[in-house]
Amino acid sequence: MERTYIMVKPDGVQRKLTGEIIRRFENRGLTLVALKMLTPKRETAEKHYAVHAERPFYGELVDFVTSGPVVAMVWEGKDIVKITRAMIGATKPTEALPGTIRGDFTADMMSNLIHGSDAPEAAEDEIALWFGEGEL
Ligand code: IDP
Ligand code: MG
Repeated sequence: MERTYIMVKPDGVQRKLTGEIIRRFENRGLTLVALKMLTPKRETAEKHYAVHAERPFYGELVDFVTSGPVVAMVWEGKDIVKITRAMIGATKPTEALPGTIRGDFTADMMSNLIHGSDAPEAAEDEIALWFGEGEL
């Protein structure tokens, strides 16, 4: 079964939107298979966002995601990556539609509440980065 890595970012935890986000996925019938709260280590955040290392916002992004507790999760189901990405909404605030998590709760390009893997292969790498064998 396909899995994805979902993370409520520090702004989502601070704004008390963790429950809202989990509720949306559970209402959709998706399956939560692992969950933990932690404040990310800088090294983990750098690896997680390594694909963006050359982008001008990379340093600020790593600062942001390590600024406080996050809720790290693994969700499972058929086509889970595409389904959760659709529910999260687009990265660009002007393209994040109402009804999506970002479209309903944020208009900021960086503080956008939630991460979701963008492909099944990326999901497996991210799950291995954030969760130990015994945690799944
Ligand atoms: P995604 O989270 O929708 O997959 P990515 O392009 O992978 O978006 O970017 C990772 C994260 O980096 C975004 O969720 C957002 O927090 C931040 N980000 C992306 N592009 C920008 C930007 O142009 N300015 C500031 N932050 C950005
Ligand atoms: Mg991404």
